[in-house]
Amino acid sequence: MPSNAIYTSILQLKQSQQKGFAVLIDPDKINSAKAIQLANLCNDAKVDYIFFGGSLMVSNHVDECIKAIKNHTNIPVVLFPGSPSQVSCFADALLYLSLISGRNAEMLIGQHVTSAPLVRASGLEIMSTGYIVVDGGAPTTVSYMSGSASIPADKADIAMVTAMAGEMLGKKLIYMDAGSGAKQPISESMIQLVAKNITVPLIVGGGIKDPEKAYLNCKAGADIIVIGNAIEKDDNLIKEMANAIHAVKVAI
Ligand code: 1GP
Repeated sequence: MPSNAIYTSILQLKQSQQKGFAVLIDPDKINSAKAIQLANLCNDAKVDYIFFGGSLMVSNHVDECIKAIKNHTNIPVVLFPGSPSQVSCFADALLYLSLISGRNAEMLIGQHVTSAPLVRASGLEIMSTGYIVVDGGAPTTVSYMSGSASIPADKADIAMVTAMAGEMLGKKLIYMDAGSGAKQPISESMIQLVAKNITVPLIVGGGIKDPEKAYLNCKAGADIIVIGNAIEKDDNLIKEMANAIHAVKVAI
């Protein structure tokens, strides 16, 4: 059986009231050389997790990029797949996403059923994740590709009850996402309400552009912050984001 080492590390972070930083690498936007450069920057900044994936993934160098990253860092590589075709046995773990904010049965369970043998055979650590997409001010790839409405940005109560239902259904993580490159990241008030009403770790991403927002999200109760786009534009931000997120030691 695969280990649960990475999930255990997330629980340990939460128990010790520390916050985690996940850098999202989209294989459609890099090559192996860039992957290595990012891995080294992540090492320097003491990044906690490398998330790997994208909603589209039109490139076919996933295994190659993950192997390049793994050769240059011990930071766990966690797949964040947009579809079952993105599963790579070279990563360490898989966010096994079920789109609980949507009403598209394919994203809730359909794709999981058809890919279950492949996922099991991968040997990856599987982390059951309730995935909640929140309106980020403009259609994002995930909202379009999933064919599902996002939760309105000002309906924190809907996000809260969705996360509660996800936890009671047995999801080990809740991931609230405004979508890659969202115009508006998720508000601190929504994060706070959701965090107060679940016990499993809360991952938050989408449209976070500056260290202040990452810090405030952690103060509001996010356990792991995911950043992709902002780092693609300026990879010096990795260090600044890491410093801001790791400076938050006490959950409110
Ligand atoms: C997207 O949450 C991730 O699914 C990260 O979003 O690329 O906007 O940082 P950004």
